[in-house]
Amino acid sequence: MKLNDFRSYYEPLIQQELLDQISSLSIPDSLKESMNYSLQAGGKRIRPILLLAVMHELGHNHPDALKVAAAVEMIHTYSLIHDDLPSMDDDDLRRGMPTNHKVFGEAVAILAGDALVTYSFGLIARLENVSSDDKVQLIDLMSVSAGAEGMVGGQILDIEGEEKKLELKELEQVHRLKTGALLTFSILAGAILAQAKPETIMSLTRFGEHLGLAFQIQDDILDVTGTSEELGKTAGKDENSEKSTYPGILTLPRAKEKLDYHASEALAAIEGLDGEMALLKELTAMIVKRKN
Ligand code: GRG
Repeated sequence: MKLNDFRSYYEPLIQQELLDQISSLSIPDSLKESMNYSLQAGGKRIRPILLLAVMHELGHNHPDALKVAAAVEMIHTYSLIHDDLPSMDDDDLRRGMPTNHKVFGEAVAILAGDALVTYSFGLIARLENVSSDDKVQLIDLMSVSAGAEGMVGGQILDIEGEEKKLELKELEQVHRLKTGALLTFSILAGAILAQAKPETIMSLTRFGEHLGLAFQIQDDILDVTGTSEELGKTAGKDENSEKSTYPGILTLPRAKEKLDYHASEALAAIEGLDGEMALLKELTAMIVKRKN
């Protein structure tokens, strides 16, 4: 199956799963509206699509896959709501729309993020068609990937890194944690649900790590070349910008070489796996070529 067809099929299902999960809750309207506002604000759904694509390539269907995909998207959405807050990036716009706190106020936005992250763990705990062992493994891995040892840890390194010029190794560590950890979790969650062999999980971990870095380098390149969704905030910054980025540390041409390196290492990691892995190859190409 081609990636476009796969995405066209699954994106409405992911959307519906997210809507169903939140609409079934008996919670204050303001919180529900704020959670739904950011969940339905039209992100690329890369993490859920990665999870579902891994399952497809491993030849596995799972009745709870969409729920785990929704849980990952909820974690991602919480991170964006909190990242936009005045105490963090202080952004007015996200995906071309007013940020959550601009619409609902800071307190509601913080609580909507808190509610999304806590709900996502419960969603996995309540899966009906996954063994208790696999649920514990998913919850453990998600907590490491999203928490202090993963995305939250990366966010604090990123904030602290704004005070100084980072070395390439330090910048890589920020992005491994801040962006890469949750992308890799999405891939591994698909592999766990598909009952993948340990060798397959190892190859997919390597795939995820390189894909995460490629994703972030392209994000930095888009900021410099002026086509990023963050246009107006960081886009068009020159190579001497104060925030450490790949083009800033390496120059733009060498950042592009680094992007190609991580994309080809990602592809090499899945080369020996059974099955064509066509969707994962197309996703890698999409991440390298994306314009937002
Ligand atoms: C607040 C704990 C906490 C973490 C925030 C993910 C993150 C950490 C911040 C987002 C800031 C940012 C622009 C990071 C660069 C890469 C990235 C994760 C971009 C956003 O992800 P996409 O492109 O977003 O998948 P969409 O809008 O498509 O869902």
